[in-house]
Amino acid sequence: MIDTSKKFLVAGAGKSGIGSVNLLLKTGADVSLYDGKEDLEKEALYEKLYEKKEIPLILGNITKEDVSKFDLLGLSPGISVNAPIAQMFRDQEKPVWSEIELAYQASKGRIAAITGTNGKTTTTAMLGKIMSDYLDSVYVVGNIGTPYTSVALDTKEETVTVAEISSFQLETIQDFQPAVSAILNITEDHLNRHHTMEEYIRVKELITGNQTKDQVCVLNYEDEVLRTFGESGQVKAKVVYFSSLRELPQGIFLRGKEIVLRAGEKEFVITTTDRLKILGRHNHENTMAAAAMAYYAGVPVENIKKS
Ligand code: UMA
Repeated sequence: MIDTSKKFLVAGAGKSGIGSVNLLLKTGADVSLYDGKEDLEKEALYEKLYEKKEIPLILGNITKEDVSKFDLLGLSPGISVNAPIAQMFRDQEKPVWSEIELAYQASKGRIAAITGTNGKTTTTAMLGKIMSDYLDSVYVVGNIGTPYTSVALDTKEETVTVAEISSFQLETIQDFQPAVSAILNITEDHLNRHHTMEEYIRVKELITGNQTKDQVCVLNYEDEVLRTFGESGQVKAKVVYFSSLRELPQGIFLRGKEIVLRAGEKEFVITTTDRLKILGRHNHENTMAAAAMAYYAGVPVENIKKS
């Protein structure tokens, strides 16, 4: 729930920030916008806002006094959690939410969320296709290009929102809780922002942090970091592995050309690699992750096969 009695500041006037501002304007909340660019084109910006509302702007420098006027910061992914603006909010013990958290607080239905260093967009697009073939109310959002905030208020109880989530968007989640999550792989990336590999891994793993035992987290068995994580006892959700290199007792894996899903006593052949229009081991893995997520989101196997 968005508490519309609070005063919000959104940081970043890009796609993500504009999505956040518009969501807040539609809920009737009091919102201002910050951007580091002093010479930001104000007219062009107002054109993109809900009802072309000329909300207060803070451009360039921001001070502690400015921050003291707000209750909560909505942070765009391109702005680091260690940037002075975020630090000032934390110093004043005020929440800093990523755009994903803001959208989550305003949305209904279930979320299927995908992260990983590589393959996120492909997997998100595939799962989005499987889900939309099966359900009427499906949104495909996040890092893939459509900000989650831009659809959050349109979601209904029966909606499934398929979200591609980057590490930048996960850093400042609070309650965000996908019904089904996936971490595809973790290799060195964005270390200029996260500094250490440990921190990057910690942030990626946040995607399952709020999940409970009746929810599902899909992990790559062939990624040592993720296998260790899955076996560590830290994941509260049911862990479902995928593997492109071996048969698994449970989960989804490649057997010759077949993509096989084993769930409890049941075994299904979802498809064969020569029927896929995308090539290579990574894409087999993306397909397996998307199929497993769809299965655990309740899509019948026959429908997954068709999609
Ligand atoms: N800004 C500041 N201070 C800073 C940095 C940026 O004020 O320190 C301002 C800029 O002046 C600019 C605005 O912030 O006006 C840009 O915000 P942004 O960088 O968060 O970019 P958006 O246009 O809002 O796009 C973001 C994602 N960008 C990043 O994560 C960097 C998009 O992912 C995403 O599609 C979009 O939200 C919708 O959700 C892009 C991306 O490159 C594709 N992602 C990375 C990746 O895929 O590896 C993580």
